[in-house]
Amino acid sequence: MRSRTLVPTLGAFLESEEAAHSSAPPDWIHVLAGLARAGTRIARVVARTGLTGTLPRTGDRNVHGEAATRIDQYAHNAVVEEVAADEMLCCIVSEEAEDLMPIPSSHPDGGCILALDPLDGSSNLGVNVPVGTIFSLLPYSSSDGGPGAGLTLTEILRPGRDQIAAGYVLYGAATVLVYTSGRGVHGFIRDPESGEFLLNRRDIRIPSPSARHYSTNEAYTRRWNPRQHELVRHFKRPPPEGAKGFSARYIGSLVADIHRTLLVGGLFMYPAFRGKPEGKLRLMYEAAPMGLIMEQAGGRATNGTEDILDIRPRHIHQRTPLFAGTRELVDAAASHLEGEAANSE
Ligand code: AHM
Ligand code: MG
Repeated sequence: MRSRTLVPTLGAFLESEEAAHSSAPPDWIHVLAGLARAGTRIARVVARTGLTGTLPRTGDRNVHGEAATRIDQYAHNAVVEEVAADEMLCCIVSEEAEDLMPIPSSHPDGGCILALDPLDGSSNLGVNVPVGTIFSLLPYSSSDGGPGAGLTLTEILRPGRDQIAAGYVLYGAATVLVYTSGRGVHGFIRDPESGEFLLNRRDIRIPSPSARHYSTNEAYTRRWNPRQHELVRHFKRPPPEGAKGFSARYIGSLVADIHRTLLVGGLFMYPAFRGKPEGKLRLMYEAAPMGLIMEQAGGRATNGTEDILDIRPRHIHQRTPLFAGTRELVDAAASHLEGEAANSE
C-alpha cells in the first residue's frame, strides 16, 4: 500500500518541480500558493452555503471596505487578500470588478496580470452543484516603462497564448486544484484532514480514445445557427457498426464541465447563438485559461473555428464562444462550423 506521506504536497511539488523545470518566472509559485489559500477559504464558505444561504456571515469586507454580501464577492476578496501582497502582480482583472484593479505595491519594472473568475457558476450553489475559481497569469511589461507610468491597457489585453500559467480550483465532493505553467497539467486534491493540497494527477492527458460525450445547453437549440444544428445532429447519428455512439453530459457549471472533459475526454460547447452573438463565457478569465489547460493536456480549445489562445481581447470582460476538449472532436466541430457566418441567421 502506498504511504500517504510520500504524496507530495502542492508546496513541495512547486518547490521541486516548478523551481527546477518551469519556464515561468520563479516567483509565480507564490501566486499559486496564494490562490490555493484562497481556494481553501472559498471551499469552506461554499460548503456552508446550505446552512447560511448564499450570504456568508463572515463579517468580511470587500476592497471598498463594505461588508461582503454575496459569495462571489467573498471569493473575489479572498483571492485579492491572498495574492495582493505578491510583488509579482501589478494588477488584477476580475469578473467581480468592472475595471482593472491596479496593485499599488506592484513590481516597478513590470510584473504580471492575474485574470480571475473568483466563483464561476455560483447560481448552481443552491442545489449543491460544483462551482469553481478560474485563474490566468499573464506577463505585463509597460512599454512606457516604470513606476508611475500607469498601466497600459494594450499591454493587458494579451492573447491566451501569452499566459504564464492558468488553472482552476473546483469545489465539488473534493476540492481540486488543477494548473499548468506550460509544462503539462497537474492536479491536486485537498485533504480535509491535513488541509494540504496533495498531488493526485501528474501530467494529465486527455485520454485517447476519449469518452464520446458532447456537452452543451441544448435548450438553446432554437437559437443556434444551421451549422451548430448540423454538428449536434451529426453527434446523434447512429454510429458505424461496432463503434460507440455519443452520449450527452452538461452540468452547466464551467469548471465542473471542463474538469470532466479533461479527465475523460469529449467536447464541451458554449456556442454563439441568436441573442448571444459572442456566446456567454469570458475570454480572459474563463475561455483562455481553460484553453491553455486543454492544449497542455493534448486537447484543444477554439471559438468554433479559431484557436482560443490566438484571440486578442478587445476589452477585459470580452465574451467568446467556446469549444473545448478532445482534439479530434474540437477539430471535427471546426470543420462543421467553418463558414458559419455565411449561414447564420
Ligand atoms: P456565471 O459567470 O454567471 O456564473 O455564468 C457562467 C456559467 C458557466 O459556469 C457555465 O458554463 C454557463 O454559465 C452555463 O450557462 P447556461 O445556463 O446558459 O447553460
Ligand atoms: Mg463566470
